[in-house]
Formats: sequence, C-alpha cells, structure tokens
Amino acid sequence: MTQPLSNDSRAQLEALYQQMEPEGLYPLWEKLAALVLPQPQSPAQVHKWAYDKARDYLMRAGDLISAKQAERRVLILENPGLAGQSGITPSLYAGLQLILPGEIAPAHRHTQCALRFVMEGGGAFTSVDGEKAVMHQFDLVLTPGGQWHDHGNPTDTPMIWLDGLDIPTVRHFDASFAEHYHEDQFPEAAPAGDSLTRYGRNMRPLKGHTADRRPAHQPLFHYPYADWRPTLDAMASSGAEIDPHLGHALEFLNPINGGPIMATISAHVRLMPAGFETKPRRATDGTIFVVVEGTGEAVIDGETTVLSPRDILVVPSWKEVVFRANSQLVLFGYSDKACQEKLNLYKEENA
Ligand code: GTQ
Repeated sequence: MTQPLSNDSRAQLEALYQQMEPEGLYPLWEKLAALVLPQPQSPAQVHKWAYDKARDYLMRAGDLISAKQAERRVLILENPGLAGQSGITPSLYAGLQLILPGEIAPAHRHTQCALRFVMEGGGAFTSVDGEKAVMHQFDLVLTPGGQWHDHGNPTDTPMIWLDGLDIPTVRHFDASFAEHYHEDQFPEAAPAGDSLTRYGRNMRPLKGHTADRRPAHQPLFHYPYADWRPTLDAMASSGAEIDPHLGHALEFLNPINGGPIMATISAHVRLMPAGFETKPRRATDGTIFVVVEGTGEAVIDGETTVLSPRDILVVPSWKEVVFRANSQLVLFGYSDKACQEKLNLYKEENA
C-alpha cells in the first residue's frame, strides 16, 4: 500500500500546481490513470441515423445551396459524444453528400483519404486524377489522399452517397494540405472505368511504356456492387463455413499488395443469413456500418438497436457487438483498422 498524503503535503502540492500551471507544467500523478487507460473508453457513443430522415434535411439543403456554391454539399454525421469535432469516431468522419441532376462538385485535392458508398441514385460520377468511375447504388468508390477529384451528376435523378474520410486522423497528425484546381473539372486523362478494367479482375498491367498509370499504392478506386454482391452470395451458397463472429465477410483490397483499400481506412461487406446471430465480438476499430439489405438488430454492450435498410450505425471502439439477422442482412462497414494495424494498435476479442 502506498502511503496516503498528509493534509499538509496535499495543501503544499495544490499550491505547487497553481504556481506551475502558468508555465504549462502539470503533475502526471494526478492524471495518469485517465491518460493511460487499462482498456479503450471511447468518448464516441453508439448512434444510428435513419436514412430517410437525414435525406429530408439534405434535400432541403439542396433547395438552398448548390453543390458548386457549397464546394461539397454534405451533412456531417457527427457522433453525439464528439460534439463540435465533426467526427463519427475519434479517427473518422462520415457525411451524406448530395449531387442534384446537372450539378458538379468542383475539382480539389487534399491529404485526407475518402471513400464513397452510394446510398441512392445511379449514373453520377467521381473523377479521380482525370478518370471517371460511374457510380451505382451500393458501389464503393475511393478518392485516395493527394489525388484530384471532382463529382458530377449528368443524370436526371439525385445522387446521394456516404462520404467516409480520415479527417480527424489527419487533424490529429497536423498534416493537412488542400488545394483547388483552377477549373471545375480535372481534364480527362483516361477512359471511364479504365483502372477497374486493368486492376479489378485479379490481374495487373504488365510493365511497359503505358502500364501502371495509377500510383502503385492506389491502383483501383471503384468496387462495384455488381461485383461484390454476387461474390457474397456465391460465398453463402457455396457451403463455405460461416464465420461465427462476422457472418460471410469480405474485405475490399488493394489488388497490387493485398493490403487495405487505403492507408488509413479499411472497408468490408458481410452477409448474415436470415435467423443468424453472431457471437459477441469487440475490436479497437470503431466501425461505421451501412445496412445494404435486410432487417435485424445490433446488440451493443447489451443495448439493442433495430436495423433497417440504409440505416447508418456507428459502433465505437471496444464495444461488444452481436448482430441478429431477421431477414438476410447485408452490411457495409468501414473503420480505421488499416491505420491501427500500421501502428501495431489493432486488437480484437472474439467471445
Ligand atoms: O468530396 O472531397 O464529405 O473534401 C468532406 C470533405 C467530402 C469531398 C466530404 C471532402 C469531400
């Protein structure tokens, strides 16, 4: 047992703290337990956004400000436990972006990595360094850090997607750079879908004069629903053993190195058959889920959240999760696992 401080020592210490404070000096022994936690205690809360409700507000914003005026017309999904920080978890950002028919969101580039997961619409594009990916519902599209990107919607229906960025991570490292392109759209540099053709089929360009136009760390930036959804189905119907903690689950990859899609963000999809219930699992990567299909429940640290199509759910670090599929449940998820693994921080527990 350590000896308790005498009242006299305590009083003298308090006086010392007051004198030191203006010098920017503080006693670690008063704060150590709160700084070095025995396990994660996320300030983020479990939270769900119902798509239709968020969509109504987004469409109202669409009546008032154009995509070009806004630069990006996005409603930020801020975690109620992270007020004022524009984060959905301490490391990640989420927003819902609307591009109305005929609109463009002008070209810019920034250090931050972004993914787009299409919630509604089809036929709008994201252009990355001059190559368009034409987007459809539940496609995953990446705009990796440092690459010029603009968005446009030449169709006659609104297009809405979920933006997932590492804004808080880049802020944490004080490493943000951003610039505007001097025109609205970056000049076309490759045919639409070019990298999907080259890198999205388990192959890559053979080295040559024209090969490897894309940066090696970021070859592919379009992962269509039309590809990943049948793959999940094939997995489910093949008789393959289902993972008791995840369901049938597939991670999106960088096809060149087999690593995660971007340096700071990982993404995956999973399918749980009707009636399936996962075993409890917790992990240090707070995760943002989108319900692609089906209904069910997420039981997080014992509290139940009902899941319906296009709901967006955030599960902070180290919360124990059980998913229950009422009908066949398909989820998309993204997290900072890619970043944590590089820092040797990632940990999971499968009960
Ligand atoms: O589309 O580039 O939601 O730069 C936040 C910051 C979207 C984008 C966001 C961004 C973008």
